[in-house]
Amino acid sequence: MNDVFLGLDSSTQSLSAVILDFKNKKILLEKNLRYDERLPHYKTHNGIIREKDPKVVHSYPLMWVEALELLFEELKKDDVNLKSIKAISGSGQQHGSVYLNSEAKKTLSRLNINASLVKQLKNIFSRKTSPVWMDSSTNRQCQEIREKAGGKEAVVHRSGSDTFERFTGPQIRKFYQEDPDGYSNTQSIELVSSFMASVLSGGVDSIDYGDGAGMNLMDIRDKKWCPTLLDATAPDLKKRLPCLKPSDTVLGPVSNYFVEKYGLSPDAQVVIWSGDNPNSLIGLGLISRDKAAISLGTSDTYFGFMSDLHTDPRGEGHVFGAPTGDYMTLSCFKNGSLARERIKDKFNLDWDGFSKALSETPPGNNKGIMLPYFEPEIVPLVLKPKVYRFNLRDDAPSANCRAVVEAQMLSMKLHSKWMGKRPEKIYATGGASKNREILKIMADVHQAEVYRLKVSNSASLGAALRAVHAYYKSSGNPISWSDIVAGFTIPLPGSHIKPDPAVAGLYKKMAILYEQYERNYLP
Ligand code: XUL
Repeated sequence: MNDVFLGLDSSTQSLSAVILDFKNKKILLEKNLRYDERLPHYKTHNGIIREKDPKVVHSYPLMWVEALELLFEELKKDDVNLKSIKAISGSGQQHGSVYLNSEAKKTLSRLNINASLVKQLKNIFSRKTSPVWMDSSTNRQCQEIREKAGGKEAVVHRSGSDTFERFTGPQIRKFYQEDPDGYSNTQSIELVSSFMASVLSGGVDSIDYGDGAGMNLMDIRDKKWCPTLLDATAPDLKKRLPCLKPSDTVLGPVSNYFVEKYGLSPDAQVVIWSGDNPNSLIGLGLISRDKAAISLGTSDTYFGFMSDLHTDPRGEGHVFGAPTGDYMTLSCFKNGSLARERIKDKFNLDWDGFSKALSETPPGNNKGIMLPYFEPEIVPLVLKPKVYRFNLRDDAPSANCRAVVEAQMLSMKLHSKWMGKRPEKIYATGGASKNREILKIMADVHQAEVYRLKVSNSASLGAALRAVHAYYKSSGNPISWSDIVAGFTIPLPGSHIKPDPAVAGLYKKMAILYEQYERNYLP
């Protein structure tokens, strides 16, 4: 008998899906729809829209909805047995916010299969666009909230993170200040994750502890909305926020729209969605402290599991809720793929050429170092993009390729110290994890064994596995997390890369130098 679950991932650039058969430990389908290609009428570039001010980065919630419809249309066309799906969960790019008006609740609960989702949902927004995690335009609001809520230490202690430009609270404050009428017409403020779950379940829903922790609004300890932070952010905010719920909450059966139009079972359950990073934690099988993960995506993230809560005293990193009910640590580096790509394009290389450049340059890059802020950076905070080069000519292709990757790895190593014991194993995920030369530098700089996993989208796999966990728990047959991830999170054969102990000393010295450059040159 099949035991089928669906995991979705509404990410910055695409919507992905993983369908798995849990009992047989099999991935049945992986699918990815890129917004730029499949929904070109929104005119996004890499899934986002920019305004004149490069710090403002938004996207269209309606585009995410249209992608959801397109995905189900294609699954139906591909003859996927949608009726066999027992539960669905999902993952959303973190921090982005969706602003709904008073029509939303009613409209979502009465979807009609004779019209498209886009047609029916286009008027439910009190703000047409959503600020997403790449937005860094709220520095003033971050300072205001931090001050009102008792300073950086107090904010980190309460919410698990300092105020960050991309976090939802500062974004809400900016909206309230710049468009007070829009704010007062807003009945509900959702995260990408809770919004997409609302569409699937047909009701305005709840935010899980994992994604809720990325808002600067939730108390990381008691997992309730924090009155001090709410007051510091915007008036009457609590009534606009959904409830906070554990990550294994079953929201209820899927909306009738998807049953009648696409043939899902009326018994298919929607499990609360979470952020992409909490989902990836599960999709990579990080349910204990010995491993860490590095995701090489649009941004690079360094994250791991944490059982006892402690926060970053420098306020650079974050603590989110882990889907297991524990915690996770995360630091986000915005100049990930973006920076690698800028160097690749500057020298007219393709990715093979980029890899070749890495393989023909020595570890340590003959002391050539780059601080690679092509975009404003999150960690360390750099609001004005600038690329610094030391002992490095800007017309040297190979040395620049190595410099950007070594910089990224050194920065991750330095800025993840607060997370505690160094991991012995790192699981690499995200698009660029296919590049072995990048992973070799990762292994050498971190002096850790590096592995890749079979399923490339750890966020949608994690969502599907969370759906399994919640489904069985709610039906009275709970399954342990280690049994949930077993069989799905095995390293890809041949993907293991060992660190070279001979370069450990060199990278240790280089990290000290890199830290000095950061300290001396960054404003
Ligand atoms: C994490 C973060 C990014 C987004 C990407 O804090 O901002 O990793 O979640 O989707």
